[in-house]
Amino acid sequence: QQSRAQSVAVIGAPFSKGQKRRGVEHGPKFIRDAGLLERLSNLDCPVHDLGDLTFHHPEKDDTCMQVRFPRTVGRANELLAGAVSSAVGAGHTCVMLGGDHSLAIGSVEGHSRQCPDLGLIWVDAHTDVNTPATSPSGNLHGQSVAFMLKELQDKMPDLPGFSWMKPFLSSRDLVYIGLRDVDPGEYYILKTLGIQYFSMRDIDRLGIQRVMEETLDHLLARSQRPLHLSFDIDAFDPSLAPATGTPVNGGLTYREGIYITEEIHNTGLLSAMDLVEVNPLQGASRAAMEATAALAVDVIASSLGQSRVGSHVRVDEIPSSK
Ligand code: 6HN
Ligand code: MN
Ligand code: MN
Ligand code: MN
Repeated sequence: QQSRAQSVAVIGAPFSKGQKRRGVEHGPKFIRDAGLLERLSNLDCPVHDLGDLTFHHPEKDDTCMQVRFPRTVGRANELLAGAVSSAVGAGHTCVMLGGDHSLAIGSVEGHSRQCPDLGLIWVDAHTDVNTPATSPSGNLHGQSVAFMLKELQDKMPDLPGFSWMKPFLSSRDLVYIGLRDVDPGEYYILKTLGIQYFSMRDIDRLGIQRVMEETLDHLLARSQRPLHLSFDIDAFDPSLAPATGTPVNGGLTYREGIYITEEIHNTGLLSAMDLVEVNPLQGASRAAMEATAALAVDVIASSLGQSRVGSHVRVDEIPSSK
């Protein structure tokens, strides 16, 4: 199925307080410098670059119930949620460039204000579903999904910075792809809530084609609905995406990653996406850093319709030699 040419809005979110390593706030700049806008201009849809958000960091933000920078992360996500909601409300497919993965809280919440029935596809080495009580690190980028899930509402403390939001997603509206580093508390949540997931082992067993068929079937079999793709670059193997904060061996190949995004594009239902955790300061070399940013551009372009055969710029005849 070919999707209609929908306009795209790009929002940069230079933010890093959901984790401890510096550098991930430069993600939007590096993804843009790798040629994102130029690549999207080759697709058959208008692209609006809405620039980068400006986040204000409160002076004092003490750790609360083990959680680091709750006010800073909460307020940043409140701002982002408003921006994503406006972009989707204006009819654009919204592309959020992170920043760390705590930004998915605001991105998915803002999207859900416009599309309360959305389905979420989370491509990541990690499940990011720790609660403050199960988190081994206190980092909010490992807890984003816990803030969204209605089923975890009574396990979540009232943290400063988060009073603007309530859980809005049911566990059946979520599918994970690419998992290979899941904490004990997260695994318990995955199993008790019966969340659909495809680990790297599942991809090895089933193949990526079956995995995508089952993913889309799980989310779309009952009815067509808008999709949100939250893509953590660390889903890829570290040999392809070295410039990221929490790399884990044994990740997606280039072709598996692109197949995932092609299949999502082909539904015609992608309504917003995140590309997060590109950290240029984590690359061992300039080449490593540029390869990671170029990969991020490929993921975004492919999600929005760039295909491996048959580009969206149409040629109607073979130019004559005369
Ligand atoms: N990410 N599970 C670990 C934690 O600290 O909760 C790692 C989380 C990584 C988060 O990659 O977006
Ligand atoms: Mn993540
Ligand atoms: Mn991750
Ligand atoms: Mn298309």
